Amino acid sequence: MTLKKLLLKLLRYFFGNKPLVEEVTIVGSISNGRLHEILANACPMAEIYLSDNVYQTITKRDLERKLALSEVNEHEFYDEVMDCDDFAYALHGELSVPPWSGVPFGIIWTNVHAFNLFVDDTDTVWYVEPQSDEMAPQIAAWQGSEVQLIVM
Ligand SMILES: [Ca+2]
Repeated sequence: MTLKKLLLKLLRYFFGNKPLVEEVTIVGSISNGRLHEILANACPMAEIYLSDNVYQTITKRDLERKLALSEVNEHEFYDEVMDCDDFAYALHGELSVPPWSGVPFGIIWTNVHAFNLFVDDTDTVWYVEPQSDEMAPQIAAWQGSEVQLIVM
């Protein structure tokens, strides 16, 4: 952990707007079929692979808290060995252990880029850029024009 992150965590803990440890509230659930429908509507050309029968939904705010605590975005970028796919897999890995592993959070590949995506408790799709922790309701132009694969 960098000193900066540690200080931020302590400040947030003592000033009360963020817990020192990760907390997440499971709001509800979403079936494989419904999740597939939402993702297919958002990305009609994509191959979609969903591994679980049921997913646990959380708020966008809880994912934002997780992203603020995650240090994946602090890695240095290196061609091939720590580039977009590696950032996306690293962040997906952090969300592949409890209490996050049931959350509909996955990897998305376009024609030019790999990053992450998330479906919140209101069935909204958010595109998550693991190199910056930015979340957006649309894919940015630089992130690609054709979604090829979604794994969640
Ligand atoms: Ca790579």
